[in-house]
Amino acid sequence: MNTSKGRPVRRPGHLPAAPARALSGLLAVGVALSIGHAAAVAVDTASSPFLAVADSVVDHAPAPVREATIDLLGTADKPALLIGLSVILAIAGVVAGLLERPRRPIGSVVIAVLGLAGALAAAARPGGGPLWALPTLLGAAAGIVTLRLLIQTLLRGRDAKKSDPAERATEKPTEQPTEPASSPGPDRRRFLILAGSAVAVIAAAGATGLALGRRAADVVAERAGLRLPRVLPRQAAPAVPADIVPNTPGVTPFLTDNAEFYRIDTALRVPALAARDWRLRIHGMVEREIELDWDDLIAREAQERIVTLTCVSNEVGGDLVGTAAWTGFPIADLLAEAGPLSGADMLLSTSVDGWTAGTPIEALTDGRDALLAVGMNCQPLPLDHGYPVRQIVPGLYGYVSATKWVVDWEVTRFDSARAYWTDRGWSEKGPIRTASRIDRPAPLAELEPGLVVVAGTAWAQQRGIERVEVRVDDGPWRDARLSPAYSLDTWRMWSFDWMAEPGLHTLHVRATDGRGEVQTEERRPTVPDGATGWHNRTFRVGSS
Ligand SMILES: Nc1nc2c(c(=O)[nH]1)N[C@H]1C(S)=C(S)[C@@H](COP(=O)(O)O)O[C@H]1N2
Ligand SMILES: [Mo]
Repeated sequence: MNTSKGRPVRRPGHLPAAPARALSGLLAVGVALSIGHAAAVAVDTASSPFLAVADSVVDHAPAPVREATIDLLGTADKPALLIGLSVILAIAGVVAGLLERPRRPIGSVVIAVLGLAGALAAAARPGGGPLWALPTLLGAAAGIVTLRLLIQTLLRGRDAKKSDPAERATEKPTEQPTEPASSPGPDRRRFLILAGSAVAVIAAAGATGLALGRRAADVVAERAGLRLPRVLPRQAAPAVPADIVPNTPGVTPFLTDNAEFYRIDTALRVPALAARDWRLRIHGMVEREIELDWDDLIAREAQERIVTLTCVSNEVGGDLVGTAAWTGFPIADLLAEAGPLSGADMLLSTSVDGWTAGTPIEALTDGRDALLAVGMNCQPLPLDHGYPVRQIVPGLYGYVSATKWVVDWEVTRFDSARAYWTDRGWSEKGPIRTASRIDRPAPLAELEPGLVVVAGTAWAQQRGIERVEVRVDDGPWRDARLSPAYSLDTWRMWSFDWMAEPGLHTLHVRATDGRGEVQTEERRPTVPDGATGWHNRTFRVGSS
């Protein structure tokens, strides 16, 4: 390369080194986000630009996209979203830095447009308002100031040198295409000081974020010391028989550990709601408005009930289902205290972060074990699962019933209110469909010929499971062995003795509910009211 030979050392209009400009843009976006995030503490943590945008991405993702991300990433969908958003913002920052000119502030316009979009997103959050736009606007303004200052410093560095004949003279003999930002001098120092200050601003705002994290830590500490209400023997869940699962290794346990329990919600940050701050307001079409706090709630007679919870997004054979012993209080009794007016047919429940579910009042008052739950498997609800108070309604998918971090009950009508997911293409009512699943052997397991114990589970909450059948390849349906039924509201385990012959075999399973209805073969997607179809698994049986 001899292009440097005879190349003009100083090209008029040549902009400062690209890396320095890119860095300026990155720092500007960093300052914008961190100032916005810190300012949000004064308004509402959820009004932070980053979180508000991420939250509204979650809320505005159409149902198929939600399904696709759950399929693809499982419950890693939230970190993935935050990382993706950070990458996009970092790129936007670099672009803004590269485009910014003192006379044509294109980079500033980029940040302004992003800021405006973020401000609108924040203002439109549930529970938000015009005030929620403020942190983002403030952040965007700080970001623009940062960008302009940095870019002007870089350019002044160049102009200063250009007008300095002495420096030009010393540069010429070297024949190095010196970039101004990389040559030491007062302006480079000024740039570094400015950049350093921007980093300091970002760090200070980060510390504010940590303070918010501390609030979550307080709730974790409160939970660790929380005493669950005592359950009187007559209100305890019936004992689980020892033979509730088939006596063979590797079967799915009847009760799901809290740590293993699937988690589905729209919350990017798990709400940190302390029991001492918890209130439930019951209002709308009621004779008496009621407001309950934690002590009011736990002064009542607690019950324990074992219930299988299922997500409408569960695919055929999927694992968005689990069973726990829930400690709580009958929802019907609390509703009765408020006295629903005739004509009301929906309980619209709202979580502390603005998520809503619309539950048929019928399902809450027909005698089933619909609970306002505070305990899960003898522990306070984990934060992820709705601490301190959530709903559990047997027989209904979670999206229409299982509100976590619940703080508000509005008694209303299906023809006058809509809930979070029914606004997004899911059906209004969500009774759980009959489902059955093969759990062992593992998918694509290599098996030896001879006896193979196949095992799995089946559920049809509120109807119960009366029969499970297994079909090997195109053979006849044969009855599986059913473990005892615990209740209509819990899954039922089954096993099947298969004399495996060498070759590749596909096993299908289907269940019949307590009303004699056989699970349908028809494959339907999860949207709008739950997947249907028979689960199958294929195994290779060796010939040895
Ligand atoms: N506040 C709140 N509650 C919620 C949700 C939510 O997004 N936000 N998701 C519901 C859905 S779709 C399901 S399936 C269940 C899952 O409960 P889990 O996470 O404890 O398993 O919670 C329900 N309760
Ligand atoms: Mo769900």
